[in-house]
Amino acid sequence: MPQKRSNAMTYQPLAIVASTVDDSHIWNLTGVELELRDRGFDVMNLGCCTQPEHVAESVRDHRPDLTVISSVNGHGALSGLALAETLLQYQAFSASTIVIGGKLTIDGLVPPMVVLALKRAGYDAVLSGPDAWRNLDRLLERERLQFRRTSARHSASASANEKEVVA
Ligand code: B12
Repeated sequence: MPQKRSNAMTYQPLAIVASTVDDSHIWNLTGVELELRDRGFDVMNLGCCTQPEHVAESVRDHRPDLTVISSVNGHGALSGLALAETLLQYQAFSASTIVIGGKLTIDGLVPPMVVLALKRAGYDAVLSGPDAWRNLDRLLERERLQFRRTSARHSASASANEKEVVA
């Protein structure tokens, strides 16, 4: 089980990668995991068809710096909304920066109304299309400031658990 490291010099951010309960695609998750490892993350990949409670418990218990929900079967917009309800119940949105992305609708287009609905449901960002990774990198640029602060906080007190939203 990957562990968050508490030493400020060696701190490695942790990411959880998961999918929606109805999505059986796996290579998107492996691809996302590899992309995040390239960016310096330790990654817990929860696999496809992830039960919402499992995602929510994992985020609540491990408090990852980043959680990526990836769905490509075309139903991610709707399933992502349902998942958000469970994440909210488990207070997962206050334990991690949580983004959703991939191919979230059948035609692959994600209209502004859908982005808005997912953000209102709690996601920090909705990332799809050709700019998805560039936009995630922009988010990470801002979040890295948070990682440094989180690192200092972990050094000072392992029990500190408040979240600072930078995005
Ligand atoms: C292989 C495959 C399958 C296999 C999956 C095997 C497996 N266990 O993985 C099988 C045959 C089971 C399958 C089933 C289905 N599939 Co399928 N499948 C594909 C296919 C051909 C390749 C997917 C793949 O492996 N890609 C490789 C990975 C590495 O790339 P990726 O998925 O795009 O992920 C990258 C990016 O999207 C991005 N990304 C993903 N998530 C996120 C999140 C964030 C935050 C960011 C920043 C980036 C990001 O980064 C990833 C890594 O580089 C695609 C078509 C295609 N060419 O993409 C269709 C495709 C995904 N499937 C599709 C569909 C519709 C289905 C079915 C619904 C078909 C059906 N009617 O039964 C079912 C769904 C079953 C289910 N319950 O989920 C559609 C989805 C439509 C859409 N969303 O646009 C696609 C696009 C085919 C199409 N053109 O219509 N499928």
